[in-house]
Parts: sequence; C-alpha cells; structure tokens
Amino acid sequence: MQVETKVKAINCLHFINGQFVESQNKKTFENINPATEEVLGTVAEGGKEEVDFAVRAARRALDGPWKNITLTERSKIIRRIGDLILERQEELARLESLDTGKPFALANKIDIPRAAYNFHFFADYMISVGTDAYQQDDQAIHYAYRRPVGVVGIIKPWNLPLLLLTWKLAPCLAMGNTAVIKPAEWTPMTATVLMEICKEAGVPDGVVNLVHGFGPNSAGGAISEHPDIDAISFIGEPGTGSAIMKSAADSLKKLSYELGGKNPNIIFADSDLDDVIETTIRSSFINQGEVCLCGSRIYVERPIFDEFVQRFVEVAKELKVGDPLEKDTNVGALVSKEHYDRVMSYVEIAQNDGGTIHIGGKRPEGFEKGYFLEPTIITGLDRNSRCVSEEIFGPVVTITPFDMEEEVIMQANDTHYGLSATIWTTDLKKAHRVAHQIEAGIIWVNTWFLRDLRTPFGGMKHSGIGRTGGMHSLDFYSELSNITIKL
Ligand code: NAD
Ligand code: 6OD
Repeated sequence: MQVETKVKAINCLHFINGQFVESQNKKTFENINPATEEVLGTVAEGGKEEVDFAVRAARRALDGPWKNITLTERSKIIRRIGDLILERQEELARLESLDTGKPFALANKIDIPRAAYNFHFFADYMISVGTDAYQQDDQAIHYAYRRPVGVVGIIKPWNLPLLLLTWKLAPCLAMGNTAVIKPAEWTPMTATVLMEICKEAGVPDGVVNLVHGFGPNSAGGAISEHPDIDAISFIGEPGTGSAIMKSAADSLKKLSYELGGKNPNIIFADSDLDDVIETTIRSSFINQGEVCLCGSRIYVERPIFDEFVQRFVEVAKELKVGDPLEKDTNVGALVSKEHYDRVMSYVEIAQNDGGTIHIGGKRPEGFEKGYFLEPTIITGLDRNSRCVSEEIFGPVVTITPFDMEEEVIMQANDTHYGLSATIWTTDLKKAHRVAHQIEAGIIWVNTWFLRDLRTPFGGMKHSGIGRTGGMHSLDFYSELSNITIKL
C-alpha cells in the first residue's frame, strides 16, 4: 500500500539573496522520477551568471548582517533550522523519495531526521568548543582566534541529498560562513525546500544561496573556478574531485573532499553469523547500494564461505524491490537511466569475467518502467575483475573466500579507495590488529554505519581529503589567527 500524502513534486528555482529566482536566460531542465520515468517538474538551469550573483550576495552577507550576529544567536538560528526540518519531515521524505527513487520509509526514518540532527548537533557543538591557548614562561600568552573562512561553495551528490547537504551546511553556518550551494542535478527538490526553511529560521538574506545546474561548463564549474569563493566542500566521485581541484587551483581555494569507496567487508569464521547477515544485508543493499560506505566487496573466511553465501542469498531474496512509496519497500529505483546503465554494465562485466550470479542482475518481474534492479550477489571473480576493483554504487556485491589474515588485508587494501571497512570477529586482538592495517578512514568492527558526529569522518587515498565531524568540521570552516601578547 502506498503512503498517503498530499505532498506534490515542486518546480525548483535558484535561491539568491533571499529570493527564489529563475535563470537570467530562463533556461530549465526536466526533473525525472526514476521510479516511473515521468517528469516531476522543471529545474532552473544556472551557470556563471547565477553563480556570480550568488557569490556577490554571499560576500555582502558575510561582511554585513551575518557578521553582526553573536555566536549564541547564530546557534539558535541553526537549531531552529533543525526544528523546522522535523516539522516538515514527511514532506521532505516524500520529495527525497520522488527525486532519488529511495524508499520513502528509509528517507523518513534516516535521511530527514539525520538532516535535522546535523543542525541540532552543530548548534550545540559550536558553543561548546574552546581554543588553543599557551602561556610561554613569563614572556607571553598566545591564543588562537577563530574566524570564518568566507564564502564556501558546497557541491553535492544525489544519493543522500538532504543528509549530505546539511552535513556540510550546518558547520559552515556555525562558523559564520556564507554559502553557495549546488545540489546534484538529479535531486534538486529537498535543497530547494531547505532554502525556505533557512529563511523562516531567521538566516539573513544572502547567507545561504542555491544555484541549480550541472557540472562542468555549468553551475558546478562556475563555483569551482569563481575567484571570490574561498573554500569548496565537495562530495562526489574522485574524477570530479580532480576536475574541481584543477579549476580551483588558480584561486588557491581551501578544499574538503568526501569521495567514493569500494569498501571491504571482512568476515572471519569466529563471528556471529546471524548478526553478520542482518548487517551485511543493510550494508549491501540499503538505499539501492547507493551509499559511499556500502561494503560491496565481501570477503569471507573459507570455513564459513558456503554457509554465508547460502544464508545471505536466502535473506536477500526476501527483500521487496519496487515502488519507493509503498510502505514495505526495501529497495527502490536507481537514481537515473544513466546510472542504471552504468550499474548494469558491471553485471555484464561479471558475466564476461566468469562470475556466478546467485541472484539479481536483472529487473524485477512486472516492472516495465523505472530503473529497478534486483539485489545482485556475485561470486567467483578474481581481484582483477573491474567488478571487484571499481565502485559500482548499486545493489551489487561480490563475495570472495580467503584463508589467511595477511591475504585478506592485502586484498582489502588492493584499491585506490580508502573510505571505510567492516571487520567481523569475536577476537578482540584480531580486530585491533586487522583494523590497524586496513587503509580506510572509517573502520567498523562488528557493526556498520554506526555514527557519532563528533568522530573524524572521511577517506584516505582517492576517497577524500581531510576529515569532517565535530572539531574537524569546525576547523575546515574556520581560519585561525594566533595572537601573541607580551607579558
Ligand atoms: P559526481 O562527482 O558525478 O557529482 C557530484 C556533484 O558534482 C554534482 O552536483 C555534479 O553536478 C557536480 N559536478 C560534476 N562535475 C563537476 C565539475 N567538473 N565541476 C564542478 N562540479 C561538478 O558524483 P555523484 O554521481 O553525484 O555521486 C556519487 C559519488 O559520490 C560516488 O562516487 C560516491 O561514493 C560519492 N559519495 C561520497 C560520499 C562520502 O561521504 N565519501 C558521500 C556520498 C557520495
Ligand atoms: O554519515 C555521514 O555523516 C555521511 N557523510 C555519510 C555519507 C554517506 C555516503 O553516501
């Protein structure tokens, strides 16, 4: 049964200096519902001109009203944004589901409450942090003075649109910066509603600005090369990160990157298999596998390999794939035709490389329209298959047996990525020993995606630059001046 609601898809305009506006040239593009392939509405297509208006507004606000608001007052506004997100939770969850194809139930349970919590967390955290201070014998006192970086460009992916935008925007505002945001072109709706919410919460005009559009030669490119943007917070693919870095080089922008992952999920024979299976179903197929942290490379110690594959396949078969608005859907639609074709190309690679597809690899029966793919479980591929080494970003996992601890560590690290890893074992010494050798920024032991927003979050190697979370976020969004007072 579908979720009952009066919420309708919206047309998306830019939000510049506190006003919703069209593009100067009135250009728009269509927003497609990936579950039905129908047009949800139109989106204003911005470029250099709109980004330039937005940057000017952001610069004026930075040096004007926003600067004069006290830290305590700013914290109250940020808290209020979180409150208003919760007041509109169902509407936002519905829009997120229509845009991305993810189950409404998932958006309503995780994406939107977490988006609100991003603001609530930083509203508290920002007023609790101190600063470095040192007394140097009887000569001097030094202290670090924290100020905003300036105008920040925030460029977003489509998989967790509001959760990830707010993960960056909340600390950005907390530190007194202003922002020019570009949501992913496939998922523009919740970012647009967030602008209304910011205004209602009391964010002064010009502090948050939103320009819709595409990547290179469009709004994304215009943000990365704009000479008056001081920093860029980017989440997306490594290749895009590299392109942004090149465009940002001339103006030497400060960069924070959260990029892709091809994360190992290492299961030792001494682990609690019931727990492993339940969590591994989530870490493989939640959000259609479109989560950068998904453990899409599963390594299982040989004595339990067959049992694991058999039980994992059985549980995966029970997942309901289909209409994202149905209350009990587990796996919705992939975000777009382009992405669906890309994910399917990996299924073909697996077949050509001699892999065994235990389930999935095809559309579910009865779906003529929509970018649906059944959870797909593959074994029998060696480490050179692109299916094992490249990020697929869909409901597709590979399972490989291993015999030795050293061997699985080597395989886990055999990638350019270094975002996250999961280790399953009841042997505490082994857990530490293996965790210390895995090249990943986030390592879970006997769990997955358990988050505490104070902890460092981010990737090594091609999975990112810098860390976010707690003080790490506040450090990125601020500049420190050391002040020395002679005694
Ligand atoms: P993407 O890199 O294709 O696009 C991300 C954003 O960048 C979009 O808004 C796009 O319009 C913009 N863009 C594209 N080219 C650009 C350019 N040359 N200049 C400026 N902007 C440009 O990524 P995606 O397909 O939207 O997202 C999926 C990727 O994001 C996956 O690799 C996933 O792992 C990664 N991701 C990482 C994290 C993390 O926390 N590490 C979180 C979510 C997603
Ligand atoms: O939990 C988070 O803070 C976070 N940034 C999650 C990213 C998920 C990637 O798709």
